[in-house]
Amino acid sequence: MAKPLDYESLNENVKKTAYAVRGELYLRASELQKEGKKIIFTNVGNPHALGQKPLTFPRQVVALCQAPFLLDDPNVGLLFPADAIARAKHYLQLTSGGLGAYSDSRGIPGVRKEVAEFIERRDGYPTDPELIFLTDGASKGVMQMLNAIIRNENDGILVPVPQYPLYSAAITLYGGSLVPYYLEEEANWSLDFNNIRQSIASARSKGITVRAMVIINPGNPTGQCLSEANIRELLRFCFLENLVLLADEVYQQNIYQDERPFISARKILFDMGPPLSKEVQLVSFHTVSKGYWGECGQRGGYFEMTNLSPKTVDEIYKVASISLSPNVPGQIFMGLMVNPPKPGDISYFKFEQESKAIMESLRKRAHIMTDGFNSCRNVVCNFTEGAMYSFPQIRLPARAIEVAKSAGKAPDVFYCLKLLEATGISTVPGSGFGQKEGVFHLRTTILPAEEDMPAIMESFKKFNDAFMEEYEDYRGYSRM
Ligand code: DCS
Repeated sequence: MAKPLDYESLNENVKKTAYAVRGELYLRASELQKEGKKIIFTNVGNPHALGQKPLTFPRQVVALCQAPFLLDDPNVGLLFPADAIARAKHYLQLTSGGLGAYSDSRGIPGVRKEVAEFIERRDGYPTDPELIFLTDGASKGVMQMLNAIIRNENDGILVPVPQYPLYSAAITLYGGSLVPYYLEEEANWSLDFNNIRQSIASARSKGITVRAMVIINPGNPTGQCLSEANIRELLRFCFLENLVLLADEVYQQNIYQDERPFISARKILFDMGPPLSKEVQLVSFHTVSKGYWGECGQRGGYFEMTNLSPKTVDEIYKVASISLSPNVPGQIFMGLMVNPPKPGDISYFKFEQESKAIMESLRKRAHIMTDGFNSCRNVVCNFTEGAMYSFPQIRLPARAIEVAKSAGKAPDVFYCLKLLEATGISTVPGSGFGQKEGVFHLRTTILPAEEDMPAIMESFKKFNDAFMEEYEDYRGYSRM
């Protein structure tokens, strides 16, 4: 008889869950690395792993919070600027016992207040710290909300395709149904409401109650910034269809063009006024992992709830309490992110210099990468307007598709494995995010160091063009 934790008797939802960002390609890359091959890990949006240096001020503050005895050292002022010392004292006062103590399960009240002030400055509408929960990265918040929404397999969540696989994975894990809607690649990966209406109708015809809709703005893996008009229409749609909107806005600092700045779904909702602003349920997510912070390992995040009843918020609080407390250093990073040094502060100039340098370099890298992809044979790529990824479409020759299939691989997995073996560039095949039938992509981050970028793109081009040469014949290509 199978034991409870034998593979055969595991929870089927656990077994069904797939997460491509650390899937087959990643495992093969790790193997090759062990064998001594130089691997360029562009599969995860993990900036520090690719050499990005931490911002000085937040690390100074957290260092002091972690080692509060330094604050009593007479030389502390030689090592740390006065504003970092003051801020460390501020956070230590907000905790009940420093970084080694559990906090409130929703996060430290004083930090949630700083988040609320940030949201008000950003959107021009006040919010209540009681509606903000701090989390271990945005991932945990997304999972908490999906868990609260999904009751059984007939509950559907509209998820963009391509999507970041946290959504598909968590929906599977909680036993719900993913209802896909396709982003329009030819229209810069924007939302197409005819398509969304069709998705909803088709799900309903199968007995699914569609309860929530996810947007990722700026997009992962697609890198688009949604227009204000698109988000307005989306909110109207959620209102009419009675959907809670889950707005994944973790890339809100990562914007590389000026036509479509980031505007939060929350601001647009309040701009629209009643009845929508009083009716549409919205949960917005943010993190310290992205932006120019890139503090992925610190696991700081928050979600903010709009138009949820106090009884629901209490239930979500209760469930958060099961995990006792989000990690406390991550909460301090979140406080620092939403309340960075201000003009006139001792650390302001340095902080600005460091963060601007990162943003300017990311902007350049976004251009180098998309231009590089567009110069390759049978590759087309929308410009990375925001976020940290490039998502080129690879038009695979019919023969490459056949060879891949006979090797038992999805065609894009086949291509990405060959790319990895030839160049050491570790990407994620588009199938891990979802794509239209018969269309193939890959995702890379734009995070390798700027100075390495031209060589990486050259090596990609060399591989790609040789691959196309090898497999092209008269039978044509994959196409949208
Ligand atoms: N939402 C989106 C759209 C993301 O891309 C990520 C991380 C998260 C949420 C969760 O991040 P944190 O839990 O760290 O806040 N993106 C992964 C990715 O695609 N590559 O790296 C990580």
